[in-house]
Amino acid sequence: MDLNGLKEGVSTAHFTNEPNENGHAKGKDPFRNDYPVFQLAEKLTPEQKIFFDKNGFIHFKNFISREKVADLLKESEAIQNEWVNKDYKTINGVPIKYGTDVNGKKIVQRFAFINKHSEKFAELLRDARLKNLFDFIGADDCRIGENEKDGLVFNHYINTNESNYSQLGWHTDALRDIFQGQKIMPMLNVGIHLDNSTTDNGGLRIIPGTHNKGIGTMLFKKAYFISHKPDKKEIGLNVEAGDLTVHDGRLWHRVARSPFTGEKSRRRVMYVPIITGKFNPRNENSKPLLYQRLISITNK
Ligand SMILES: O=C(O)CCC(=O)C(=O)O
Ligand SMILES: [Fe+2]
Repeated sequence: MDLNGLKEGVSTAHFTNEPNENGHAKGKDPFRNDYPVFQLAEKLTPEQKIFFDKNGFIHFKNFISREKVADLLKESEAIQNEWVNKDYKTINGVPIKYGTDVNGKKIVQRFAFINKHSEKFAELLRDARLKNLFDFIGADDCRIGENEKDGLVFNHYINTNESNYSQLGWHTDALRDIFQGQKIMPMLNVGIHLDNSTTDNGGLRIIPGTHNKGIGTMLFKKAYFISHKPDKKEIGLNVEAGDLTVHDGRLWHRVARSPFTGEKSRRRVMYVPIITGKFNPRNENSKPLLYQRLISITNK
């Protein structure tokens, strides 16, 4: 394998997506990306590590099957009905975001710690392949954030008048450490995608390489959660249900609103952090942190 060649091939300059462009030419496979995609196996390969170190994100195909995706979606609806019926406001101090679906039904649009409410989601976090991702950080104390930050988050975006969650402004996830009064520690955010999502339908936008530009970039590149403006250097990810993506906690990203309304705009994706440093579990008595309030009140 010619690593130098690969390094060239995956340089950020190679990405050709322009903001507001679909990220794929008409007639091509809509799930094709201008960056390489990988398979998550026993061990991270040198190519995967080089790509991730350079760009701050990586995309693995088919982490879970379509059947598993359908099963998890069904399970999320059962948990949603329970939370709506019991009128829960927060989970471990993290505000729950409620909204209204296309059919007028009240739904949960952002679940936190969903792994604490269902064995199916808890089991997903025990998938041995997730631990292979620790090698992107390489520290001895890497762990899956089952009980820390927001636990396993389940996001449900939909673009309608009644929806409360159709987009998410520019941010990095590492800022969460600052809100917690902690030093910024290496962290990964692992996304497990439950709907097909192509870049012409909104979705995740990242700026490759912004994860290692220092604290100034991390703090001040954009107005946290408020700015939604496309960036010249952003790229969108074309993902299929079951794919897994990883981004560095310091990478700048946002979720673009779908230009479509109703069913077509639906996008469900889960995130769990891989954490290092001080163990800071949350429980029923935890209070919301500023970033958790911001996510819950902005981004309609
Ligand atoms: O929906 C996404 O893909 C990203 C969500 C996100 O950035 C977050 O919850 O911090
Ligand atoms: Fe994020």
